[in-house]
Amino acid sequence: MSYFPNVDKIKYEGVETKNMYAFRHYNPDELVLGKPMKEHLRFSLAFWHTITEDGSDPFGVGTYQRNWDEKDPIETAKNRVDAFFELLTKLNMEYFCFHDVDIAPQGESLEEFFNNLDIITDYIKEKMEEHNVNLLWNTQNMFSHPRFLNGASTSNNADVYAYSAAQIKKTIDISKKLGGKNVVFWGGREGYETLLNTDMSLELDNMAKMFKMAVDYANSINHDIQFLIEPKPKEPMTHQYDYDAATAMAFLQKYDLTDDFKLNLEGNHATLAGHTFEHELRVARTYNALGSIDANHAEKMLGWDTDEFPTNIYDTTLTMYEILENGGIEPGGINFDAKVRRTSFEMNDLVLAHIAGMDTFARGLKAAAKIKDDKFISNVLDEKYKSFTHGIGQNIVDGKETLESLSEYALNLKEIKLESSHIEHIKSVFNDYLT
Ligand code: XUL
Ligand code: CO
Repeated sequence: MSYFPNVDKIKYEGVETKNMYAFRHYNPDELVLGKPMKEHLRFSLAFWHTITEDGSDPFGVGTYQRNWDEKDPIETAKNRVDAFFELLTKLNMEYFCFHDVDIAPQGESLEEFFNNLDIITDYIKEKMEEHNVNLLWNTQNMFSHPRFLNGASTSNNADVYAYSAAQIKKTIDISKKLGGKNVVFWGGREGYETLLNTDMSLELDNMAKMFKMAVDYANSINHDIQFLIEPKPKEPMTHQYDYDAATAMAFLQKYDLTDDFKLNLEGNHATLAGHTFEHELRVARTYNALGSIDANHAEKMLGWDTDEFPTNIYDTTLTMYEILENGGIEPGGINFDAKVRRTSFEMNDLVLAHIAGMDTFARGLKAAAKIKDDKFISNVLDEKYKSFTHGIGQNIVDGKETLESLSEYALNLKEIKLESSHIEHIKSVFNDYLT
């Protein structure tokens, strides 16, 4: 049975096309800076938003028209995998992501849940081989069930901590079984409501211990993966421990975890933290910790984690510029952690929304590649920082100066000559690349 019977495999047709079901910018094999677009972009489909989401919001019930549910939960789970792989292959994507609870029914016990996961991951493995697609990352949902009301690895309850460890172990086992490239930890409820009842020091120590156990376990089963932390400042908790890229890096450094963890950064999470997405990417890049991205876009007027499909080429250009300057993000990728709006309730909107996101990223890639090729930003930087390329500036960079030597230099200065940034001109030239 087909879930998208009126949709063929999506092809590149260019901007002139009148076909809604075609890429207008994403041309997978087209070379950009000598590399096919698909290898730069490494697009990934997210199971949760695509399959388990129903369009409900805090004010209303679900609106999405979906037709894969049956009476038997395992049959339903298999139908969902079928629909997911149909969409994945019709969209010409080669990667996907999921939470444990997205793919299999949880049953009555942890043991039953794990058995269900075994059945469904067997089924997914067959589909992966059939269609030649890869698992970008999987993760464990340790935030939806009531047992996680105080968090998972930062819970006050040691049994919840142990339960979380079991879920993480299973995630790593599944990653090995399916040849996963990364394993993600999004904090979920790892944070607090109020400091009046929070032992922050114990909670952070416990969280770090859990991460170390995850690394040790993956090593013990010879599974070579990149672990990723996904920062988010708030929602659901008042304050989440992995607030933003810089906070996550401080945590990783404090607990000596930087060799094993990088960051999975998300557009909407950056907005919630009061940052631009490019700020988060630049911080991660500066710390050599840019691992992967969750591609979405915030409705800035709302201030929630609305997970909209990315359709803003200004943002995707800056995002792709950071990724190009990073030398790519492999083994990470661009995962569409994005959901269709309540008003886009038809099945085929899943196709159209992903085409929109993929085309917007393709445009961002092309613009960023041109910026890089023209050395537009690197020339701006060279000009701005030229005082550090010779004389006293070069000595500072080389670590040859002291407070005494700089003080002597400063006392002999006749004048300090400043230069204008011409920032408005720079922003205007940047606009010329957004075609
Ligand atoms: C939550 C979020 C998650 C993670 C995976 O805001 O982004 O979907 O990406 O748990
Ligand atoms: Co995410």
